[in-house]
Amino acid sequence: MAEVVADVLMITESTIMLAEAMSTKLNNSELYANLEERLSRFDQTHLLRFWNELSDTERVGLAEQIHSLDLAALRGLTQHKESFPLDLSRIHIQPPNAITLDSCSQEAIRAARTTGEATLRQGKVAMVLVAGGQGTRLGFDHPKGMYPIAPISGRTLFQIHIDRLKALMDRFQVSIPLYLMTSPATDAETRAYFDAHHRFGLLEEDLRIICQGVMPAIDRQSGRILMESRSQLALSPDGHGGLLAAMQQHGCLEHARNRGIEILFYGQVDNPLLPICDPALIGFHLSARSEMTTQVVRKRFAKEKVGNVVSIDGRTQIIEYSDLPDSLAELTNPDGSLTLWAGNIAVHIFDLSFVERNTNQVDALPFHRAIKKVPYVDDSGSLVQPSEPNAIKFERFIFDLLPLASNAMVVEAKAHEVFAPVKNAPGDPIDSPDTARRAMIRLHQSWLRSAGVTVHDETAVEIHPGWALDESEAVKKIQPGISIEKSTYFS
Ligand code: UD2
Repeated sequence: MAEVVADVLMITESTIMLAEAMSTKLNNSELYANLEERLSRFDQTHLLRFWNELSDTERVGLAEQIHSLDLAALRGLTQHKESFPLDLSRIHIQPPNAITLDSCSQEAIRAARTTGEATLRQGKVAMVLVAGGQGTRLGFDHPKGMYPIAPISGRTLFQIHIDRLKALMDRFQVSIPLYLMTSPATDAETRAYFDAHHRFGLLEEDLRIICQGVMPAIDRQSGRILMESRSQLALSPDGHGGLLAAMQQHGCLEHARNRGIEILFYGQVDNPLLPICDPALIGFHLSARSEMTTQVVRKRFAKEKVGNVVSIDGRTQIIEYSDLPDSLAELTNPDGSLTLWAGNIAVHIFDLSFVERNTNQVDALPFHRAIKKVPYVDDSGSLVQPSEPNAIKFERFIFDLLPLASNAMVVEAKAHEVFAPVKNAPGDPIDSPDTARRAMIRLHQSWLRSAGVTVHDETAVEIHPGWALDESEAVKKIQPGISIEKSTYFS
């Protein structure tokens, strides 16, 4: 306890000193001594080894980064054995209790949809979109949300989600606030993009862009914090689980509470089929009095790169694809289907009260460790591009809230209706812009065909949600019996 108190006092005192140093001539020796004292307690004084070469601005920047770190928590993370991956050999993993497509009647779906629509009309729903990840695998060096994906209009991922949200607001005559989380890697460009497009028509009070926190990367051998330059730590986004702290810090939980929001609908920017604020899913969530509901699809194959929604000792949770041994991923039922069939597509519904409760528990979400290649400066100050994974990155996953939720619900959806992620570069056979565009075209072709329209597989169609939000609206809109001979954008 004494150490913690000392730590807090140290931070307070140094923050004041930092402020003074920033406002007056830098007191080098004092600031250096203060930093060195703090770092030496955690064997991280190497972060100051370039101090004498740094300008005053660089020194204050480095000091700010060092003071933003919870060095005690970081030491805890690097010292004790990680709690992930779980030692799965000793626990019994089962498929989750779920509302599955073949077990759910049409009237149950209609009842759930009615409940969800009423809740939307009452203005109790807000949308959360996470867009902090860098599009590394995609080979796109802007925020992924800015990627033009729509097959005919070329609308970007951000635009597709906003258009859908606006169509929902029109249908239910309600404002649905959007909390959009970025990371330091995507924040500035994302804000500029939304400013340039006047928030795609969203009112200012309906869009909050918040930047998530960061965690330092550490050397996997020594535990030392890596530096990406002589004056900058190697920092990376703290995972989409950083949403809790980010919403808290940016006043979003209070903002939502003050607007009468009761549930948050959560999705990832990289899925153009994201079923934003799906009324039926909201209805199932409410009817079960669940604190967290997650939508799943049947995995296409055992080692598909999606989280596995499972039940362990009666608690629903998600084991990331990278943490699930092949032997468990490949388990099959007598009919040959996958035993662990439920794929996490990162579509969740949270009770706002559940998020508030867990945001106040600092360690509600554990840190996952990922072994990655992270460029760093060596003792000579030269930047090294490692050929092998050299670092440990720490990320929190939002889906680790699932086992903490009472009445956690798992609801199956048809993958071709709700899931077409854009992960990999064009040309990749899985989860690429090409596969996503094909999925969007196929879905909209099926809407038109259910209205009696003839459209060939190779004829591209795209339906703007302002024209029709779903199949039933498209059926009402389109003239039956027509044939679509060329690529057509319904907007
Ligand atoms: C994620 C899920 C996986 C499955 C898949 C579906 C995790 C760990 N795995 O895999 O189970 O649901 O998606 O497509 O979530 N993001 C942030 N901040 C961060 C990190 C990620 O906003 O610090 C966002 C990112 O912009 C992206 C989403 O979260 O939209 C997924 O991130 P990812 O690419 O790290 O996870 P992925 O695609 O490997």
